[in-house]
Amino acid sequence: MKRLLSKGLFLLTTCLSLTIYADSSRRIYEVWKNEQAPNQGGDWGIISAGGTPFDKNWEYNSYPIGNGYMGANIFGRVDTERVQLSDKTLHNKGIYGGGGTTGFAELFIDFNHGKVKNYRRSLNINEAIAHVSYEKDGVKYNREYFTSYPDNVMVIKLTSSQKGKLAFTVRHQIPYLGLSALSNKGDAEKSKNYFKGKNARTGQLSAQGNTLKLDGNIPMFNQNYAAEIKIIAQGGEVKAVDKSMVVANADSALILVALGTDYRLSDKLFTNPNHMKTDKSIDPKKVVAELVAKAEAKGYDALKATHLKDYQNLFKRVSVKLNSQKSELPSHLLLANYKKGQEDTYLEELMFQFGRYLLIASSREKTLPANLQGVWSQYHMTPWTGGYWHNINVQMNYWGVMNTNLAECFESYIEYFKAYVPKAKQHADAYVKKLNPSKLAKEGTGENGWIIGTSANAFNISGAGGGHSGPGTGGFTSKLLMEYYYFTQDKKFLEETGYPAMLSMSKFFSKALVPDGDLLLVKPSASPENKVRKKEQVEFIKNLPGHPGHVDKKGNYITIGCTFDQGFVWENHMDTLAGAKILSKQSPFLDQIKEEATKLDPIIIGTSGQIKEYREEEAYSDIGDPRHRHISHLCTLYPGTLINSNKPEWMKAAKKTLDLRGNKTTGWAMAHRMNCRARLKQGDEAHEAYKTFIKERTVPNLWTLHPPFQIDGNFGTMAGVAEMLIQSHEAYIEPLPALPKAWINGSYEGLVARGNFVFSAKWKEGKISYLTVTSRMGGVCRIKYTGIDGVTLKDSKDNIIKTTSNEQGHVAFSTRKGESYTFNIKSM
Ligand code: FUC
Repeated sequence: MKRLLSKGLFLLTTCLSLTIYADSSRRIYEVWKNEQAPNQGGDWGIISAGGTPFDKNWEYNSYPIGNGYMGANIFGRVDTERVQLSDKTLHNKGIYGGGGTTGFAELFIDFNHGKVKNYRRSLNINEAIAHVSYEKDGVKYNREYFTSYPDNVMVIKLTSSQKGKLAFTVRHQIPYLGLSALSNKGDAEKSKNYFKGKNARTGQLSAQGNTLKLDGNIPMFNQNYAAEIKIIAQGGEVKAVDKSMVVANADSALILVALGTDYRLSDKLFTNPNHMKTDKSIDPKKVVAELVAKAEAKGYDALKATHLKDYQNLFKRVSVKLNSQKSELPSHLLLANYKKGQEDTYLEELMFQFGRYLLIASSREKTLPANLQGVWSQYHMTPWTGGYWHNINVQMNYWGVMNTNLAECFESYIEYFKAYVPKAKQHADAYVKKLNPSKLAKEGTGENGWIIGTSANAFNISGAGGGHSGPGTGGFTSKLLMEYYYFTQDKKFLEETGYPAMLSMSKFFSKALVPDGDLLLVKPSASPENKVRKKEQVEFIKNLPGHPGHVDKKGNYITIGCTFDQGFVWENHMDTLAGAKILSKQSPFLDQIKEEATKLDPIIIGTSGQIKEYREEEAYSDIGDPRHRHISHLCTLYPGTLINSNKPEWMKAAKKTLDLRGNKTTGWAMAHRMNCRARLKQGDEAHEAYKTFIKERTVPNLWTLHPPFQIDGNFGTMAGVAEMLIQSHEAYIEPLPALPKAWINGSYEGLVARGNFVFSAKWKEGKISYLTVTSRMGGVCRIKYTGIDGVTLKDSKDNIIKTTSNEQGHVAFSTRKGESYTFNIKSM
C-alpha cells in the first residue's frame, strides 16, 4: 500500500513537473500600456466618419474581453472608468434596414483619482484577464476584469493596499436612449433619424440595495433586453444614491455583471416575420438576476478558477515561437517601432496568439458565431451592421479555427447554420424559380438545395442572385463544414450535418448551371464586389461577342461563369463526392455531379499570365478594378484546393495574379493575400503581406482595421501564420511549407492538420530539428518533408514504427488514437 502510494506520488510529481516544464516554455503574452485609454465619456453623438461610425478611442485603445455571449471594452481610467458592454444578439434596424448589432450598456465607475503614479493597464491573453494598477497617495489600487464563459458573467475585482481606502460610484447607462444622448454638433440633425422608429429603444434604470438594473425594448425585432450589476464590498458600505451605487471605505469590492435578451436561436427565427422572432417565454430580467445570484453564491475565487480552467483548456493548446525574444516594450511601442521598420517578430507571434484569444472570446458553443466585430459593438449603427457577411468575411473568421486547435469555437457557426438552413432552402426555391425556372423542383421539398447570399445577421439571412456577389457564396460557406470534418474526423457530424449540407448545396448548384457549348456555367454570376469603373471597360464589355453580361446601376458586372462561382461549384461538388465516398453513399445524382464537375472549366489563364477573374477578360483587368480588395478568383487556391501543387501552371498564374493585384488594400484583403502566398509556398511574400497588415492596419490595442475596425483581419492573419507553418490540404501533411527568412529559427506546439493530427516542431536555420505527431483519431498519417523518408520513427514507448515512402519521398505510417510519434531527426 505504502509502495503504491509513493509510486502514485512519484507519478503525480512527475506529471506536475512535466506540466510546469511545458508551461515554463510558454510565454506570457500581454497587450499593455502605461497610459489610460482616452475616452470622451460615452459621447454617442459620433454617427459617422466616411459613411460609417467611428470612434478612435474605443477602436484603437480600449481592451476587449468577452465570453462569446457578451463583450466588454475596458478603458482603464482612474477618473471615470468606462466599461462598454455588448451582446451579439441585441439588434436594432441597423444601417441597411434589415437589422444590425448595437451597443448594449455602459458602466461608468467614478474614482476621481486625478494624477496617479506607476499606472499600468494590461490584457493578459494567457488568462483572458484585464488588469489596471496604480498608486494614489501611497495606496496601491488594483483592478481585475474577466468574462467567464461557464458562468456567463463579467467579474470586476477591485482592491486597495490599505484597508478602507476603496471608494467609488458605479453608474449604469443605456446608450442611444433617444435624442438626449446626442451631443455631436454637426451631425445632430442628421442623426435624429437614427433614433426614430425601429431604431429607437425604450429603457429604464434602477438602483436598489446593492444592485443596479436596466431593462428595455428595441422595436425592430420587438426585443427585450436587461442587465444586472451587483456590487459586493468587503468592509465599508454600499449605498444606492439616485440611480447609482456609492461604495465608501471598502477594503475590496466585486462587481458582477450579467446581460440578457429574449433571443433564442432556432429555425423559426429566420422564417418568422420580424415582429415574431424573439422568444417571449424568456424574461431577460429573470435570466440576468439568476446569473448574478449564482455567481455571487459561487464567489470570486471559484469564478476565477472556473474561468481560467475553461479558457486555458483552449488557449494553452498552441504555442508558437517565431525567431523572437520576448519584448519588454509595451505593445503599443512594439507596434510603433514595427511601423517604423523595426520589425520584431515577437509582435507577429503576439498578434497570432491575440487572434486565438479574440476567437475564444467571441465564438463559443451556444453563443452566436463571431460577427464582423467579434462580440464587440459600441455603436448605435455598427459598421456594415456588424453582421455575418458571406462573400468572405464570416468564412475568414473561421479559416484558422481548425489548424490553431480551436475546433470547439466553430460549433457556434454550426448551430447558426442549422438554424438558418430552412430559410436558406426558401431562398434556393425563390432563386431557381426566378432565374432558372425550367429546373425548378417542387418548392418546399428541399430539392432545390439551399443558398445564402452576402449579408446576414442574428435574425435574417439574404439569398443570392443578381447584385454584386454570385451564388459561390454558398460554396464558400459549405467549405467550412467539410473542413470541420477533415480536421476533426467527426463522422457523426459528416453523416448528420456536413454531408447533407454539401449534397444539398450541390443540388442548388446543379440548378444554377446552364449549358454553354460543352460547358456548364453559373448564370447569373458575379465576382464579389468588383465593379466596372472605366469607360474603356464598359466599351470592352459592349463589344464582347454574344454579350454575356451587363453592368447594373451600381457598376456591378453581372455575367456568366465567373471564376468565383465556377470554382465554388467545383469545390462543393468535389467535397460532396468525397463525403459520399467516406460514408459509402451512391446515387444517380452523385454520378451526375461527377460529370458536371468535368464541365466547369473553372481556371483559365489570360494573356497577362493571370488567372482570369471573368471568362471574357483577356488581359489582366480588362474588366474590374486592378487593385480590387477581393481576389475571389483565387478562392480555389485558398481556402479551396483546386489550384494546388499538381498544377504548376496554375500556381504560376496565381503568383502572377497576386503580383498584379498588389498588397495595397483593406485589412481582411491583406489576410487573404497572406494565406494565398502561403499556399503558393511563398514564405517571404506571405510574411510581407503580414508585415504590411501589421504596419498599415493594426492599432495600439492590436485590433485591426478594414478600416474601420473589422475583426476578420485579426482572424485571417492568425490563420495565415498557421498556414505558413503547416499545411494539409493535399494528399499529405507538410510541416513548414512556407517558412520566411525572418522565422529561420523557431518552434511550435499543437498546430492541427487534417486527419486530426496534432503537430509540434522545432527548426534551426530553416530545417526541422524536431518533429512529433499526436494522433487524435487514428488513421494513416502522410508527411511531406525533404529528407524525412528513412528517418527513424518511434512511438511514445520508444517502439520503432514502420513507415513506407513513395517516389516523392512522402512518408506514411499507421497511427493509433491517442498515441504520439516522434521522428529521430538526427538520423536525417
Ligand atoms: C464585404 C467587403 C467589404 C466589407 C464588408 C463588410 O462586402 O467587400 O470590404 O468587408 O464585406
